[in-house]
Amino acid sequence: MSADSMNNNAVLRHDWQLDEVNALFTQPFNDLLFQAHTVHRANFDPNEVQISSLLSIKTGSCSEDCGYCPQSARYDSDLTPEALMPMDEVLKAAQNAKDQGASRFCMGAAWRSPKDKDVDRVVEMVKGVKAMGMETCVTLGMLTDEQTKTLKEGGLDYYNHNLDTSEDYYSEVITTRTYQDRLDTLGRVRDAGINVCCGGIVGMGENETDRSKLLIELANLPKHPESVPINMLVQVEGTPLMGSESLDPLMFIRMIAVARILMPHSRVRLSAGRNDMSDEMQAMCFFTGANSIFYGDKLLTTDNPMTNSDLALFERLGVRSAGSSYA
Ligand code: SAM
Ligand code: DTB
Ligand code: SF4
Repeated sequence: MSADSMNNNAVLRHDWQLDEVNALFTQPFNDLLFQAHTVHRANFDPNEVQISSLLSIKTGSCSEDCGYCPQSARYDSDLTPEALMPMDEVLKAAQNAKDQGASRFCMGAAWRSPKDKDVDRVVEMVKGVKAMGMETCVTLGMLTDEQTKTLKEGGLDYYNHNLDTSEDYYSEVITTRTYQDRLDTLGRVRDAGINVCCGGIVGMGENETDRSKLLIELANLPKHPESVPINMLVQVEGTPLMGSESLDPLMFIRMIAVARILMPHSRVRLSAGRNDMSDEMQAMCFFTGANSIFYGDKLLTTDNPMTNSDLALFERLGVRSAGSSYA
């Protein structure tokens, strides 16, 4: 077993094998939940959940063909494209997110990769949001070394770039950039000293091995991503993945549990798809290791639960909002 650090007796491993991860997934549900919750409790306050809000700062007209995404120019998804948002609107949205209780503000742009001048404008947004006392995250697509450096120097806290699925299933979903392209961008972000936010999507027609392999890719990175968003596919009319067979909610909970076991120190985020999850399902996700959410009435372009229903759920569960720094 390779280990790069020890904390609370939890050894961080980067050598997970498919048979052991499959075995975690297929054990009896109660055994898996108990194991994951034990890891969770050893590393985090189980009653604290970190809150991030999203804003689409550049919407639609994207050149890529990601089969799940309503922002691709290739699909007819009934979306109005919007150019890069002016600074004052971004700051207004960030202030609103802060007032509602978010600790991190995540700005997403529908680009394959940004131009240098786009990165300069995003850096100004990052500075403005940080000045309000919030953590910042951006997701802009593939980056060059220089752009990554510019973002780091601008004070960016997190960069989101997802692997989305296993390497085997990837080409069924996206053909306009490779899995290796994604790993390269993640490496640049890591090397620049920016916290990594990286996860994937389930419910895209992938099989159990694909889900195991996605989590293995994440856990076997040289360092675990600090944030791991697990998205349930939001099916959008007009996208190729519309009509995919929906995933058994108990399988989604297993996915959260295995992510928690493999990456004991990471914030596992219950991400897109919460609008289609019951309160009880979300409660089980929090029990088994999810400790972050996207909060606010909108994700990037699709709906998310209303803030008052999330606050009511937190109240019913005795869950508090976590402080803003990475544990
Ligand atoms: N364009 C940039 C990129 O793809 O890297 C950043 C924005 S992109 C919308 C960020 C992530 O959102 C995707 O990698 C994907 O994981 C997630 N996402 C997009 N559409 C989704 C959907 N319909 N359901 C669930 N997750 C989705
Ligand atoms: C992530 O993993 N999920 C977020 C964020 N990172 C950028 C995006 C979810 C998008 C869902 C579809 C939409 O609203 O457009
Ligand atoms: Fe473009 Fe990102 Fe959507 Fe892919 S996921 S189509 S790169 S906005």
